[in-house]
Amino acid sequence: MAETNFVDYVKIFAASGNGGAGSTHLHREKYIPKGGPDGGDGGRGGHIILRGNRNYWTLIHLRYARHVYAGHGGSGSSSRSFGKDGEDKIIEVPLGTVAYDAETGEFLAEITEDKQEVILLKGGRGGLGNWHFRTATNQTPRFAQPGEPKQEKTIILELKVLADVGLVGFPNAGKSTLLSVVSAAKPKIANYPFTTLVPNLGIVQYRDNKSFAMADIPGIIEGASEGKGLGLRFLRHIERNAILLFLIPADSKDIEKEYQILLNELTAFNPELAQKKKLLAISKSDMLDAELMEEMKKELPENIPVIFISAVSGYGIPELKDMLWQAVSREKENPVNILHRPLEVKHIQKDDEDSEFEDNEEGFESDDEDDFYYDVEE
Ligand SMILES: Nc1nc2c(ncn2[C@@H]2O[C@H](COP(=O)(O)OP(=O)(O)OP(=O)(O)O)[C@@H](O)[C@H]2O)c(=O)[nH]1
Ligand SMILES: [Mg+2]
Repeated sequence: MAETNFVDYVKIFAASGNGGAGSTHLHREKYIPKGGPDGGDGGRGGHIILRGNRNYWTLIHLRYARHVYAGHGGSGSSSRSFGKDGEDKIIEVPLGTVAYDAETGEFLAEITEDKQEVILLKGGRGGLGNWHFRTATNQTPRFAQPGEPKQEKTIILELKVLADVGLVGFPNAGKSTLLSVVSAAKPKIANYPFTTLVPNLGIVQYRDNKSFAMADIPGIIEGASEGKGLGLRFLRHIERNAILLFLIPADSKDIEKEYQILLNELTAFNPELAQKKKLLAISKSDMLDAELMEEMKKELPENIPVIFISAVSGYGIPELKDMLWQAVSREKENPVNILHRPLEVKHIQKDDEDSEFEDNEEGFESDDEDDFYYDVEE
């Protein structure tokens, strides 16, 4: 997928529909001079609904949908006719999408399953018609309820890529190369930092038709949690990975120190990340001989399972898959749930950031549908 097509943040102004007014109609008919009240109820205003769709993998289809309005409920009318309900507006999103209130940063909802629906903004209830209000003392009520007003809100949708395993490492550690070897994904690989600018997802096939998803996340550097390098933008994708696989190359000068720097950046971003299950792979081990490997084993970080691998020679790759599969299965039985924190103000992007895009109230359209689908290349 082209880098510009990876959209993981959109801000949308949304409004549900007003409820329709109840009717105050009084029945009139030839020979029935006082027919009494027969005003029907107003219809419900349309809801704004968020729905999971596993075929989407970014929010790019919403990039132009700056405004989303649901329909208003129709008014009630004579002969106790109900007003029509307003049309609901459904916003389809990829799994892993989180909605926040753009003004307060408050967490509103998360979508993790296909076809899961959440009402973000409720349509107003329709008002009751005068027919409901007739009493012994007032046979001809000339009043009815107005419809309930709509709700409106600016909403931020953020995507946190849902993967079983997330790759965490400095730029150039060999993350994309590993993904390309264990899955059918074809991320860009090169011998310079920040080759990967957006997360890539691959499906790792394991024995007996089992599989798990692995995400290659852009490289992290010291200070990423304060915005250095590609910064905060991609750290949030790590939050939704079940297992974190740290990758540090065999030619690193101090593996223990590099591991600590990476860990610090993650926990500075979100302290709860410390609780995630972690594994460490020493990548590019084809550059080591047996003797050197033994030497290095004495100085590895403690409290984390370590494995030597080489994506180039294939060394340690089957064992790595075993370790990951076991960790993923165990994690699924007993998941560590990261709580939803409000969106911090520093994470809220400014409005003008993608001002090159014009408002388009029609919303939802785009020129190239194919870009939106997340392709599981097998
Ligand atoms: N010798 C050796 N080189 C490797 C291995 N894996 C990756 N490399 C090389 O390391 C360089 C960086 O690899 P990438 O996979 O692009 O690294 P990355 O971690 O994705 O880097 P960014 O996307 O920039 O964060 C490339 O030149 C790869 O060919 C390996 O197992 N052995
Ligand atoms: Mg890369």
